[in-house]
Amino acid sequence: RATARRLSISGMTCASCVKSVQQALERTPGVVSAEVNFGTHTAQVRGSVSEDELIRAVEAVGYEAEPIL
Ligand code: 9UX
Repeated sequence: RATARRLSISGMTCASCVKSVQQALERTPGVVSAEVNFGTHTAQVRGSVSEDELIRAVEAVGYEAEPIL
């Protein structure tokens, strides 16, 4: 089942950081779409994927993520 999840991302200090995080989320299996907002340091991700997998994907490219509940 596809769901929408929101994450708070820390460590992004320029637009290239945003692109890196967005691409990391987009290539995570099960993700249908990912949008990362630099201004609010948040990501919205849709797809059939667990919160933990999304957090690991963000951490693997050097940033931190926590769920927004
Ligand atoms: Mo920009 Mo982000 O020069 O780690 S890519 S700071």
